[in-house]
Amino acid sequence: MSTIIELESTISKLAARGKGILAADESTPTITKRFQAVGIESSEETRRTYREILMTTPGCSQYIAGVILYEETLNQKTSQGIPFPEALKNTGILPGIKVDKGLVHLANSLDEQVTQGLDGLPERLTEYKSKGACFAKWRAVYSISDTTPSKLAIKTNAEVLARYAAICQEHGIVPIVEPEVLIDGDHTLARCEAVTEPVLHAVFNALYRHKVKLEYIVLKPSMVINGKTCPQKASIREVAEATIRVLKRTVPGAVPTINFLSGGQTSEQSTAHLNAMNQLGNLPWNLSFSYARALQDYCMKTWLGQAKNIAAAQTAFAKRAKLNSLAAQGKYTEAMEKEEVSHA
Ligand code: 5MM
Repeated sequence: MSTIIELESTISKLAARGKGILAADESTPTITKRFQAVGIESSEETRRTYREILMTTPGCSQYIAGVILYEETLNQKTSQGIPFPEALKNTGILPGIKVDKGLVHLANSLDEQVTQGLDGLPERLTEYKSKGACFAKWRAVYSISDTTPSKLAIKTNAEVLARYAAICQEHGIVPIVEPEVLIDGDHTLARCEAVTEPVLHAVFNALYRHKVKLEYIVLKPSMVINGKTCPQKASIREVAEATIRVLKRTVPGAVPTINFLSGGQTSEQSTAHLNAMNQLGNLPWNLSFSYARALQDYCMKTWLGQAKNIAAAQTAFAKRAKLNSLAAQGKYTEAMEKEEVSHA
């Protein structure tokens, strides 16, 4: 199959209206931190079991088009002995893979970071593809302070994101391009808007210079929102309007789908914001989700590492998946939070 046909086939499934992406690609230190917060031991087996709970939730393929895996999970099997990528494909869900190798200090910056992992990426993509991965993910982060993100951080991360995306497309792998403006800090919504616009502008400028075909990418941005400790909390509508304003100014209509990260918002906020954006209407792209915490929080807290809680944990995950699927179509209401979700 030619790479263009592969890219077309993958993006058409990822951009399906009303479906989103589950980010289950926490690195081992991150999932360990999340497990420890609720008293779950982190071992290769507990991580495998937990990810099997998510991926085998009955009915979730109605809402989830793809799952981003961490390398460990790509190489693991379900309790039936089926490799996870194959198990996902059997239910109509595409397996993806996190390919960045995390954050390192950006030299000559004030505590800013750049994402590493370009060395050896072509070889790793070939291996991941042979194991079933159809798409990839790379995350860059930008922190907001009075002096950051600096021009250096904006330009360097954009360049690296574009190089990653170009390499993926050469291998017939759809790249998720994830520039995350962090929610940490006391900045206002207006400051987040002022930062997010140049960040996205630089990313699309770099994608253009590296000849990345915008028709075959997924953009995974953060929403434009006030910092976590900002005393002025923006309303749902303000977040939706500011986010769409920035996206319309910076993201070409050739991009088929924008799938947000949740970035430390609660599950309910993430759903309500996505819904409000879709209700604004008149959008040139599909607008959906690629959440980790906002999809998983209730599931993990319900499971607690105990077999007797698995069914309830899957119900909790299916509920968030369904509500976000509705939000991706502008059909969610707050009242639905109280309803029981039948999903199978
Ligand atoms: C799953 O978490 C990903 C980061 O992993 P590491 O920091 O462990 O490498 C992250 O990229 C995630 O996919 C996105 O930030 C979306 O997650 P949230 O929780 O923000 O929705």
